[in-house]
Amino acid sequence: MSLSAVGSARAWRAGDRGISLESPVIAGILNVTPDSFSDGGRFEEPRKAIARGREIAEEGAAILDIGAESTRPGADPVPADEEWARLEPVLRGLRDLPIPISVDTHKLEVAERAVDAGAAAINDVTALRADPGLARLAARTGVGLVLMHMRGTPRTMQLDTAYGDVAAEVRGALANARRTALDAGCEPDRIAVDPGLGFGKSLEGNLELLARLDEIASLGAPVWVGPSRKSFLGALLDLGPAERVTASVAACLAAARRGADVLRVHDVRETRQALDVEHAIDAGRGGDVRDARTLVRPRAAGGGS
Ligand code: HH2
Repeated sequence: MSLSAVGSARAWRAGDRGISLESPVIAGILNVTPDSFSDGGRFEEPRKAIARGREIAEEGAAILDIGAESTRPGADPVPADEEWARLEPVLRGLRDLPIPISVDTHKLEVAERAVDAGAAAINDVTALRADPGLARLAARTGVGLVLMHMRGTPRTMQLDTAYGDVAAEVRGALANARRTALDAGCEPDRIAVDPGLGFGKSLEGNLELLARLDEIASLGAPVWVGPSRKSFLGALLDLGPAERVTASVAACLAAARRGADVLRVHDVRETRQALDVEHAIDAGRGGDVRDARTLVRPRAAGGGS
């Protein structure tokens, strides 16, 4: 299937931004934590985090996803005040970014402050299980909402990774979470779903979810997916987190071909290049394109409008 044929003429709305999903876009990851599994400790200092946020936009991301609490397997929860203290200076420093910012939090208190500070979307890895109040906040303010599937909590999620039919179960749980958001008054084109790769899934389960992503996409909601540098890729190829870039890009392309709209990645530049090549190949089909370089989207324009 061609990348641009998937989800054509659709958009994900987040606050006053409309992100075209005519072809897949990138959400660049910025973790302002001491302990994230891949970039923990690198961007704890607000000045460094702000510089990386700007770089992510320049490298071609359409969304910047900022997280201040690690959700890696076994991670301990962080109090709301501490999470907000990590986020606030970075959000304030990136207020003028040309692309919308989503904040990766499941705490209502943190989400409310983030929206006040200009965040356009909330990325909730608990899909409203931690606090259904997030749906009411999104409905009231019009921010975008990402509902991600996770079994249990980061502390417990890898204890039981057996499913009867992983894609069907994840799809069902996401459909229910989406229904909760709609019942709270969220508009359908502001609610995205995410199968939650690595969150309570085995290696085989993660691969199965990627292979059957079209079933998640059949929900009709924009689909986020986050294979970036995750341990299932490390287990598959016996690689450490920093060595998983090529594997991550390959997983992103596979996901995009099966209906992913938003690829949540650490390696923005590399993923953008892969998507650009795939897009040029698809768009150049038929031979009526004179200069294929015109098919590559300019950087830093962002996907927002
Ligand atoms: N993965 C992580 C965190 N948030 N959100 C969505 N929507 N989808 C994901 O797959 C996802 C997510 C975990 O990755 P990362 O943020 O790099 O690590 P950590 O949780 O250790 O900060």
